[in-house]
Amino acid sequence: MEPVLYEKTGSIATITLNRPERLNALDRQVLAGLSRHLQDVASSGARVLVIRGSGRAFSAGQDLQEAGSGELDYEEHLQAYNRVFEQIRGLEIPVIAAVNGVAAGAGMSLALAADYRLLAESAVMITAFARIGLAPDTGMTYTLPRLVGWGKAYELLTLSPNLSAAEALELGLANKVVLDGEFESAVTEMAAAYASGPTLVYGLVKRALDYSANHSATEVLAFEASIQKLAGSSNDHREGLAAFAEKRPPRFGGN
Ligand code: T3D
Repeated sequence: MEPVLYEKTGSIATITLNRPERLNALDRQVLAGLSRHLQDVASSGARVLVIRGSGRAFSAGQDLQEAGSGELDYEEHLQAYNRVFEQIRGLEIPVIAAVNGVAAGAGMSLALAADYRLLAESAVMITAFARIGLAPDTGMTYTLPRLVGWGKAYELLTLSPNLSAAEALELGLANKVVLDGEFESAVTEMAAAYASGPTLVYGLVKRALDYSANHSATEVLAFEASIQKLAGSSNDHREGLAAFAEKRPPRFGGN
């Protein structure tokens, strides 16, 4: 069985972590497959990527059998995690984490690296690292404080509580929570909505938010002006204006 699946339907790409019997725990094969398929997505012309898990989990994080085997050089192994984080953050198209069940440790880190998190009502998020005497990785110390604030990030990374989907929503870790029975249709709907949007602009939004995290207001204003120049000369902007004038919904081509 392939540990990571990839499919593209129309302009929607989906990567599925596929070790359901291990709650989609991440080992070297999974990380290599994930990285390869993220490369496939980058050159596929897809306009949205959904990352999800098979079975009842999103991902339980690092495979602890592999970690316990004594074969892992943590520093080297982390290069594989870091590559995946950079690949997700580097994609210009929206990345949706469809969190159907537990997302723990580096599994939660992957969900936080995505741009939009849709959770099933029964999903759980657990930072998990400290529970097994590890420090956080795979970008969690970058994403988590930016999503929940410094103090809450410290609490979640040290005490490592099980966060329900409702708690994740309240903290800003989830964008939306839906009933378990409505999860599949909600994922399809959200992916379709992003796939028919102004893709170029979505990429610019991602860049601008990344940029604003580490730059002054003056620098951010200059950056906004530079990206607005690109957006302002895009086909989607022309289409947006035409649709407004003609009182109809826009048909964005994503460029
Ligand atoms: O470079 C490095 O290696 C460092 C990187 C570290 C990054 C990290 O991700 S550290 C955090 C690692 N993850 C965890 O600590 C979570 C471990 N799992 C759990 O705490 C629990 O499984 C869950 C809370 C996620 C779910 O609990 P539950 O009761 O729903 O399921 P379960 O019965 O514990 O798990 C079901 C099976 O999946 C079970 O196997 P079995 O007994 O049926 O044969 C369990 O061993 C297996 N499983 C769950 N998580 C992992 C796993 N197998 C390997 N690795 C796992 N992470």
